[in-house]
Amino acid sequence: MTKETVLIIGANGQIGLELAESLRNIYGQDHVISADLKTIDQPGVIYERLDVLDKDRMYAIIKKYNVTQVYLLAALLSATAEQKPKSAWNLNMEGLFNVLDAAKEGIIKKVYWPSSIAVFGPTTPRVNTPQYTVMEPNTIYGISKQAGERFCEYYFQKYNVDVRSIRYPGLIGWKSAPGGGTTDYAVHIYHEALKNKSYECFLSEQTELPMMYMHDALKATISLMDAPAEKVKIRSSYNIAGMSFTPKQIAEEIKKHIPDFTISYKTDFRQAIADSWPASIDDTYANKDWGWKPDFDLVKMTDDMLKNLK
Ligand code: VAH
Repeated sequence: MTKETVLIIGANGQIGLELAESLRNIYGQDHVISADLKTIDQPGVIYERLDVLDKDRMYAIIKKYNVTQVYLLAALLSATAEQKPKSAWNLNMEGLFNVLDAAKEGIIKKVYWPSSIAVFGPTTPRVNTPQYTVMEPNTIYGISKQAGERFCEYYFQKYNVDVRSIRYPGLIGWKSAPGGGTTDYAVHIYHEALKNKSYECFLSEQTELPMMYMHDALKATISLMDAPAEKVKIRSSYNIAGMSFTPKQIAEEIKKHIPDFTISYKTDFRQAIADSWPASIDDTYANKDWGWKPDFDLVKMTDDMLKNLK
């Protein structure tokens, strides 16, 4: 049986850096290729420069390493996408088509593509948002993720492409920096709490959003990719939930560790994005189909984040 070789496109991003490390621990460092616009000099890491819009270069890398699986993480996130709509649509969609077509042509066997709770919009029920519901996203990022989900399911149904996807909540971790997201305040707040004992939040204090510790996001991603194909009954994208909290609640949790920490609020354009998203997610299908459940809540995450950032 051919040894699995994984190509991670967008390997320098918030998820990519940590996912690459986890996948190297599983497949071995010679069977995980990190690819991004820029390479990083990391001992033991095979790096290739790649713009996912350069299909020929992507095919050349797949051929060079006998890649069997592609994790496509390259995208412009919600806040950046609102500022660069055309580039965001082009990267988020054409990048996905390039990878789905490689699978359709049998050049790779399996694809992972991240969706987001951003696929839901202001008319979606906000509390315990179900897997199947009204989805009228009103952000470029959310529209691209909704369209991407439709194409993932289409390529599975029409061409039998084994593509798997998760609707990530806001992700929080200490090993890699987020970029261009609306939920990124929940990462910056920990750094600022340790550095300045204060943080000015760009979302209002009552803005409740679905969030997840990176440990759990990686666990969900790898569990879904490892699941037998017949258990992956949803080929658009799975809801998964970790926790939900407001800026006020995460600040209160940080204060238990740093009593004189203070938070202030100065909302910007990202408030409207956050207001269009759910407050909490129902992940019954992920639990039923492939046994998903999170390990971290806000208390455990805050303890782990501050311990590792110190
Ligand atoms: C963003 N972190 O803020 C991403 C994520 C649910 C949010 O998709 O755009």
